[in-house]
Amino acid sequence: MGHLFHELAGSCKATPCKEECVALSNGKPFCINGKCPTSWQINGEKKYCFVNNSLNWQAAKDSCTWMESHLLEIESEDEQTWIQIKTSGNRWWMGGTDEESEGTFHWKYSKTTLNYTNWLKGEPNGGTAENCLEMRPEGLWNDKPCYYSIYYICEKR
Ligand code: GN1
Ligand code: CA
Ligand code: CA
Repeated sequence: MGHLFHELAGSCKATPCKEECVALSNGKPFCINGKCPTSWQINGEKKYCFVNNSLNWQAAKDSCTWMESHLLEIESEDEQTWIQIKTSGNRWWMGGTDEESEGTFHWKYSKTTLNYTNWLKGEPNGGTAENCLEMRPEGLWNDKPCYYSIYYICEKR
């Protein structure tokens, strides 16, 4: 995991990060010091970190791990509603993928199938080209190519 960040660390060389740094697609360095760059927000038993920095899905997943958390896994309509109020207007990675089981998304961290879903009509539609789960600006879900860099949400209990 650290390896990934070092590989990407081009624009990070001149940046004093405490631990790790990742170069964003906009060329800016992003310090990953194992802390939520905003603040943990509490809802029920979970805490969420909304990261307003763009990474691809794998790097976002690794970033959450650095924060001792994992990518968002939405389990109910109540949770979707709570999240959606805070995310409108942006695109966010969640912790779902069908990379290992094309056509059937599961939560990567929990290794469980999706009980609750909020797909946009027609989604998922990307076949093997789109294996990562995105929340769109209006809150609906879309399968998207994992290499895109977008914002992401980490959660922990
Ligand atoms: C997007 O860019 P476009 O319209 O071809 C999206 C797909 C969605 C589609 C829904 C990179 O495709 O995943 O299924 O909209 N692609 C990206 O209309 O987000
Ligand atoms: Ca797929
Ligand atoms: Ca799609």
